[in-house]
Amino acid sequence: MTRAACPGSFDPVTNGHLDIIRRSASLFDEVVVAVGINDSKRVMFNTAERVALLEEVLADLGNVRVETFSGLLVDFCVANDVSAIVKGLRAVSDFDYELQMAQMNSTLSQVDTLFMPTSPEYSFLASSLVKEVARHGGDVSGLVPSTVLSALEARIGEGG
Ligand code: COD
Repeated sequence: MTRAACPGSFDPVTNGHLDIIRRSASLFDEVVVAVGINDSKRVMFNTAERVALLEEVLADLGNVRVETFSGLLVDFCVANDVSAIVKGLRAVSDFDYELQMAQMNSTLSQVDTLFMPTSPEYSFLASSLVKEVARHGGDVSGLVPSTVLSALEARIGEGG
């Protein structure tokens, strides 16, 4: 049984994240989407909300489950018998940072990281940009699933 983790903040999940998770699910027996809890990071959606959105948009994938983690990602991987971390790469700027993390993670635990290139249509897509555009009234309907779009509109309506 091969089990991979797709970690991230997912604040909120975008079509770019989903593309990486779906492609991972076709390569591994099981994929754990690992939602990082970082109390020092300002988020639009709390952990429970981010998990609920992910579970809803991934409900059709039988070999994907959503978990949370705090502390080191490698500790989560070891505890959950995860043999590979899958990270999406959008540009060279992602690579610099992701390579550093991958090498640190493999030094800490021997858990390897696999890089999956973004699909070209999502190469510019980031949760932070989606939130910024949505806050200013821009159309992000093609960039996130409809459930996430509704949640974004509701949160922005609340002043979030
Ligand atoms: N196309 C392809 N991939 C994408 C896209 C896109 N459009 N958008 C995002 N991604 C990828 C990112 O490259 C990333 O790999 C992943 O999706 C998650 O992205 P985000 O932005 O939701 O999440 P991040 O980058 O904020 O998450 C960072 C982690 C939580 C994974 C990281 O901080 C971590 O591992 N924290 C745990 C603490 C730890 O172990 N620290 C030591 C690290 S060496």
